[in-house]
Amino acid sequence: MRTVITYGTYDLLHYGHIELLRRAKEMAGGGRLIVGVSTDEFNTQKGKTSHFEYSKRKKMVEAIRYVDLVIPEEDWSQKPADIQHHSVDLFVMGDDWQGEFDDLSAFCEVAYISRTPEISSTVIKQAIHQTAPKNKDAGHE
Ligand code: C2G
Repeated sequence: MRTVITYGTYDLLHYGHIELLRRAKEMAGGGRLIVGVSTDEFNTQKGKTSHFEYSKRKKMVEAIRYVDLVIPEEDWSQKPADIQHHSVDLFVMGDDWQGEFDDLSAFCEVAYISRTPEISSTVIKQAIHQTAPKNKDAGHE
């Protein structure tokens, strides 16, 4: 029974996010998965804007069967305190972050797992933009 933690914006939730969370939960071996969801303010620090505000992104991630607890991610430096406060055994991130959080191995195991290729919030935004009807009244469907 282990506690696993991961962090992210989780905007425009998609199957790449779900697969990451499914595998992170699996690595808990029957234990629990904590997700630090980036607040809107922290997204600004990350240079990201999200379509959905924090409260909505939190609600959606909380609804995922693999997730046991959602906490706010407010800055880059909170991870060691989170790991200690929640007695985390394993920190997991997608491998687009490979090596970026190796310093956390002072506090818990660190693992990077492969991203799901071809899908991202950006791809979804582009797809919606391309298929959106050109008719000016379309917004009132
Ligand atoms: N992810 C994935 N496959 C995708 C897209 C995302 O596995 N096709 C993973 C990412 O690797 C990450 C998680 O889903 O582990 C959340 O991705 P984002 O919401 O894009 O999070 P990010 O902006 O990378 O923020 O402190 C860490 C940061 O908050 C991470």
